Amino acid sequence: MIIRVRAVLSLLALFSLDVAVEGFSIVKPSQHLGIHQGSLKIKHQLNLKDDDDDEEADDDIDISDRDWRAFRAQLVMKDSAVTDEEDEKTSPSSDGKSETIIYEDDLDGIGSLFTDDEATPMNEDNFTPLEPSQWAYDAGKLIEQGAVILGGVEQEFGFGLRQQYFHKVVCLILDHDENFTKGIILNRPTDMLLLDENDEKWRIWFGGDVQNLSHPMPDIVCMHTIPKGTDDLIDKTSKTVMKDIQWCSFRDAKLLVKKGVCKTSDFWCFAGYCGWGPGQLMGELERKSWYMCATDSQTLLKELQKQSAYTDPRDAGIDTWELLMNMIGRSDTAEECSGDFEDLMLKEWARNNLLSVEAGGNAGIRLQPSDVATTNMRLVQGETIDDFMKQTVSALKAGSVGVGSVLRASSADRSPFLLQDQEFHKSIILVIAEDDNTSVGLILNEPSSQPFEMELRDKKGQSKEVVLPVRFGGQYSIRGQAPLVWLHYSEALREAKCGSAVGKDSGIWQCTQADAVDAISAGIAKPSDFLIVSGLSVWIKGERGVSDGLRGEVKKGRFEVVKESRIGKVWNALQTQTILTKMDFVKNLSNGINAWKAAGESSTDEVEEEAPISGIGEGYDEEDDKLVFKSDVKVSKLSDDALKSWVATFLLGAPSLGA
Ligand SMILES: *[C@@H]1O[C@H](CO)[C@@H](O)[C@H](O)[C@H]1NC(C)=O
Ligand SMILES: *[C@@H]1O[C@H](CO)[C@@H](O)[C@H](O)[C@H]1NC(C)=O
Ligand SMILES: *[C@@H]1O[C@H](CO)[C@@H](O)[C@H](O)[C@H]1NC(C)=O
Ligand SMILES: CC(=O)N[C@H]1CO[C@H](CO)[C@@H](O)[C@@H]1O
Repeated sequence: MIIRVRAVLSLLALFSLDVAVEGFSIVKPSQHLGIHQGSLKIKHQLNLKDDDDDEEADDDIDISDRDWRAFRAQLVMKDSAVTDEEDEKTSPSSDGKSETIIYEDDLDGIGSLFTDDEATPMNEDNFTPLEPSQWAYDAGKLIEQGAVILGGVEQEFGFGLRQQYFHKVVCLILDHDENFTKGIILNRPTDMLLLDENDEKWRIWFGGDVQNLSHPMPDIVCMHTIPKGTDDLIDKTSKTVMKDIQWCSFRDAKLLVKKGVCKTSDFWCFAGYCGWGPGQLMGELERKSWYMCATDSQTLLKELQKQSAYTDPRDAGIDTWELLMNMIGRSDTAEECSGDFEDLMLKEWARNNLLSVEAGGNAGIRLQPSDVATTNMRLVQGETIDDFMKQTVSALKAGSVGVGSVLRASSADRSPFLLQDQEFHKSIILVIAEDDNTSVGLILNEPSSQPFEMELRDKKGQSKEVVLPVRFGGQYSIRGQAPLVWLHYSEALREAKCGSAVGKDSGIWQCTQADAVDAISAGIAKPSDFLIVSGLSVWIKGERGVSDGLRGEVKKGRFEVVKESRIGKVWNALQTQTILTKMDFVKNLSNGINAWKAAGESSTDEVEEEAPISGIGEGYDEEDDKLVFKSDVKVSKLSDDALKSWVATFLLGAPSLGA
């Protein structure tokens, strides 16, 4: 009956590799649907070279004791300067004329060499001095120790959906050679203190994703400003990044404190770092993932002090990024994207990863709340009992999860799939396989842009073209099996023994394409009675039940079990979905969400009063945990937006439609 099948797995491309589940061989995508994903390569071992030659000998001028980078900044900024009377920063010169300077304390004496009569004023597009001694310029593609990487905001696929910590990052390069670049993030303070074995407390910052605090061997860089020469031990342990900024290992920092050379408060401790392999950072600079910036140490130190003193971790240091963007002449770019989707996602990431449990976050236990300045932190103790009860109920329900179970993603305001795996937000999952090591499910309510076209011939020989949407079932596929799974939920088809039941009780059956065609031509079913799914979702179980597959997901409240009595309703809602197109995908998406709603307890999720939407921030209430920090966007709305962005990016290949 079927004449032709034109089903193209475009973005749903599925790759090779092996997880065995009940005889299936499951294929794992080598890259997230083939789209450039993230930037950082993990490197666990660092070879720190010992090179102390910070001074780049510049011919005849002795600048060995000065900040040669400031010196170069002066040259660079003068090169790119453009006359603009209004923007001139002037100071009287000895002969009474006004002349432009880029003032640099450390250049007393030699600065005059570079202020000649023809000096043109600095270009405001390039440089906005805050204080005479502060400077920054766009360093193009010059990667070197002491340079600062600023998160780019012009790439088509930004950091909204994953690795949110790179969004608007300010990252200081500590080390750079042909094989490896190591940087630490300067603008992600936490409100947490680390207690060492000597009962000393250290304020911790998030330095990057590699070897972070959850790694068995965390890498902690301890930055300080104690000059060399102060103490032998300082000289021995510390490495200079740029003028006035040094760093040592956590071990050495502890030693320095133990010996009484300094206090823990003399250090900024960055746990984790960012690493780039050979050529990687350069490639990313070429793709505009970052802006390279050179700036002076005082600017960085001032920002670090400010963040230590009063920045709330949920602010995620965005203002420091904005300051540097302004200083390198990119204030327009910075302004355009202020408060956008990526900003909100970053703030939620920060709440989850930088804010302590005491303060309503998720990042661990703060040791001594009073030690750390935080603003209006909310305590959540009152919610603990509720949470406990919920967990108990979930655990009981999880026991019954097995093949044939229908699950729906958590209805919590703060979706567990906000920051990653957004495809599961408001998803409906059918469990199709389960063993000791793996759970396998199909997402049922995410139509793809892929049509399934078939030509049917009726008894009179009339041919009719039928187009059905193919659902995106997940990122894995079954090796050696037809890539499409056909499902139905119809009394007539069950009676006709079309295929076989998935599990005991769900009423959902699986059949082959041939079964479906036979049933349609026999007049038992309509084409729309079938749901075609491409791809699988897989949950690997951990050793000793560390992660318990889908059952574990239900226990943790990330998924809820859908009552059998609701499956019919869900199925009806699923049948209203059509092929995903760029034009109408928002509407089609909301049909998927309707199916998810039909799966839940009625009414409660309907009575959703709208938040008062006023100007930016006006509707914001510090105490309202349902809103993204310092915004009037509901977290539940942001979660829907994240799903939208995921679908636009991975199923439509059009990230820009998403956010
Ligand atoms: C980079 O790696 C290569 C090959 O391992 C090695 O020969 C070279 O010395 C390394 N370069 C640096 C600067 O470490
Ligand atoms: C921290 O490191 C672990 C691996 O050790 C990684 O799975 C996790 O994503 C990292 N966390 C962040 C926030 O980068
Ligand atoms: C689960 O994994 C273990 C270790 O790899 C293996 O020995 C066992 O046979 C697997 N169980 C099933 C049901 O595949
Ligand atoms: C149910 C629904 O809204 N489906 C829409 C999905 O997108 C297609 C293509 O734009 C529309 O024709 C459907 O109406």
